[in-house]
Amino acid sequence: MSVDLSAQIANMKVNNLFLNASGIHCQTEAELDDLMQEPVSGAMVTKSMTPQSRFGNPLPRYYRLANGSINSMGLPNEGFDYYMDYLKTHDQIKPVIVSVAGRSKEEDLAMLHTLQDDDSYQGLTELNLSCPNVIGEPQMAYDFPAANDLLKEVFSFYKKPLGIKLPPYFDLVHFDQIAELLNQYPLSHVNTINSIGNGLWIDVNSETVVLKPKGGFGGVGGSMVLPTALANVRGLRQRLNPSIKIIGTGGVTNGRDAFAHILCGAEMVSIGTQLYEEGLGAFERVTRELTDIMEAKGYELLADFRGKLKVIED
Ligand code: RRO
Repeated sequence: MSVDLSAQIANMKVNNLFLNASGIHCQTEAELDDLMQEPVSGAMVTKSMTPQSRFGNPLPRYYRLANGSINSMGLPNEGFDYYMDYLKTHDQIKPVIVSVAGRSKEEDLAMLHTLQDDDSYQGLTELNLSCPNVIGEPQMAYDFPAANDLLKEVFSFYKKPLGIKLPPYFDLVHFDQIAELLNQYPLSHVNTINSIGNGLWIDVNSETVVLKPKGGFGGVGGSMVLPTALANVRGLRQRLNPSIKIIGTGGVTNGRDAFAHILCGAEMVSIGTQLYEEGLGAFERVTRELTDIMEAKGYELLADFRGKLKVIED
């Protein structure tokens, strides 16, 4: 039996549902080239970009944990023009999602205006409203009125496919509120979850934090965030308009984790910490594991089980 892992978000059709999580192996031209040439993943996303290049936060700013990672990168990136030039000068063997993360509403609007006005750009854009690590700046998607103001202004002029990257929510009332807000807008997708913001890890021997920025506070990712990621994919899939697709991100280390994301309703699945730790070969391995599970269960298409999670009835 052959298994079909194709998926679609707006005008972006892919023959494999996996992509990198933004921030992983996608900052420089060389890294983007590696992702472009990687033979298995269906799409790729850039590092979140700001209008000007940024070094980001001081080092150390990433730390491997026993079952995940903590980071406080601080939005290091090469700047908006660098990524636009990259897209114009490199063959796109696979679709590239442009991730934008202005440090203010004005910066977001400026980048989106440029994308809207650039006829050569027809791809998918993702507005990152959830970076936890820029010093002094809150995660906009936790401020519902501010997020609503921004989206209202964005969709007054932005007509190309646009999704947003969300932070994790932890209360069902917040799922209700963010879904009601997002359902007002013609979003192509939501990508959930970003890292769980402002965790803290400590080296007990030295009695010291492991990250330099923000007194050691940073975003938590990797397998320990899988339950939170699954809850957010499931909770939002149950509440969002069907036209708003979901990219499931968070805690995927193997085919079973990806299968679980799809059962919760993910159209595509991205891999973050595991990709960083294992390298790009993770795409081939996780794809093979997912394919094996589907074959064993007799599923040919992702749609055969996407969103079909069972609950325990009385
Ligand atoms: O660069 C970062 O510190 C970062 C970003 Br923009 C983000 O969205 N999520 C994250 O965990 N780190």
